[in-house]
Amino acid sequence: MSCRFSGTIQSTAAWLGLLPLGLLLCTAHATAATAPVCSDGAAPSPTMFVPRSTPAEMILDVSWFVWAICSLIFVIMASLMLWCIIKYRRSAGDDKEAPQIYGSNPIELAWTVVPTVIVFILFLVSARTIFEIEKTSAPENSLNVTVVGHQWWWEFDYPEQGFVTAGELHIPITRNGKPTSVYLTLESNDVIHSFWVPQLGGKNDVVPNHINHLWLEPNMTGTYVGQCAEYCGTQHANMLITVVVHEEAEWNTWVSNQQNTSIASASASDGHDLFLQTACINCHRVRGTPANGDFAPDLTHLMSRATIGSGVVANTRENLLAWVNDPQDIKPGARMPSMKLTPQEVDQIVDYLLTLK
Ligand code: HEC
Ligand SMILES: [Cu+2]
Repeated sequence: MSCRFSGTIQSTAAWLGLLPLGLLLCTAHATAATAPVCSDGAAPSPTMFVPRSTPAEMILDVSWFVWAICSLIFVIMASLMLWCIIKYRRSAGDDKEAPQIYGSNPIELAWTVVPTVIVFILFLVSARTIFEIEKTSAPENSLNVTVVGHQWWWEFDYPEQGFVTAGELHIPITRNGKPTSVYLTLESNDVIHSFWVPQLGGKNDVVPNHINHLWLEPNMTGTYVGQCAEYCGTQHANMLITVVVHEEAEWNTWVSNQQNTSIASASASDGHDLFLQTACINCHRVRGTPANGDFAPDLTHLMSRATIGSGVVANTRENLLAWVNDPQDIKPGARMPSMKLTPQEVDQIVDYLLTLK
């Protein structure tokens, strides 16, 4: 079974509450995920069973605890039922009615008090974890990033570093040599979305005119995947999240590159001029040029991303040509129209886009 496949089945099994199946597949998957193929810490598909961050570990711990209690109850109840069915089955020639018993205070008390206590314990454990995970103020030494949900892409705003990017969130594993956490401020530009990267943390709604927070504390480098988890329109399923957890030095390099403004490249000056004369600039920003739209992804460092359209296709020349020609071919419904450019114009603009490193 491939990693991806088992991840999906296993999460589905877990969601359906199929405990034994979930457990079985999970063990198989955890082994697969720690095998060399997945050695950078990331599972190839979103799974909460291979946590790589403190809050994700806390969530998994609570899940195991709940499942352990529930399966214990299941085993006890099923065994008692089986025992009763077999022991008290009707034997041949016995057609007397069994003795009828009404009202027993000790028994009724037991089956009221015991479940109440169990529910109370589950409530306390879950509530404690929820409060821990939904930190309302930034932990010390944390990196602050504002996440803005848009139909159908993610904007990542680094206020302290002074730049904005899209689709892919890059975070360090340490800062100044100390383990760091990431404090996300979740906002929406339009409808309700939900931010969820199962290996790194909890799931939290991204609501218009409301601010939510989420806290991540990665403990292994790698590229983690997630997606919008609240139906938000046609392209909801293509609103993917990539989180890259870097070593500190690598992250610093990435940050200083993002902080640079665009330098017009002489080699693509036709495309540069055309881009600036087209409506592209009303929606997109390229820092250092007159393009200052804020409706759509910031393109200043477009080529530093592995994908475009929040994960819908790889960021290659071919896909950029197809996208600029007509985004609706790739992401039907996307909030970017075809600009009806000639093939030559598309070519020139893409040559320019390729210089936005
Ligand atoms: C009406 C606003 C609008 C105009 C005009 C527009 N775009 Fe876009 N563009 C968008 C939106 C919205 C997205 C994000 C779509 C999504 O992922 O769902 C986008 C995405 C992109 C992307 C992918 C970026 C990424 O990181 O995912 C590129 C490249 C791009 N546009 C280039 C262009 C070019 C070049 C032009 C001009 C020829 C242009 N756009 C005109 C709204 C616009
Ligand atoms: Cu969404």
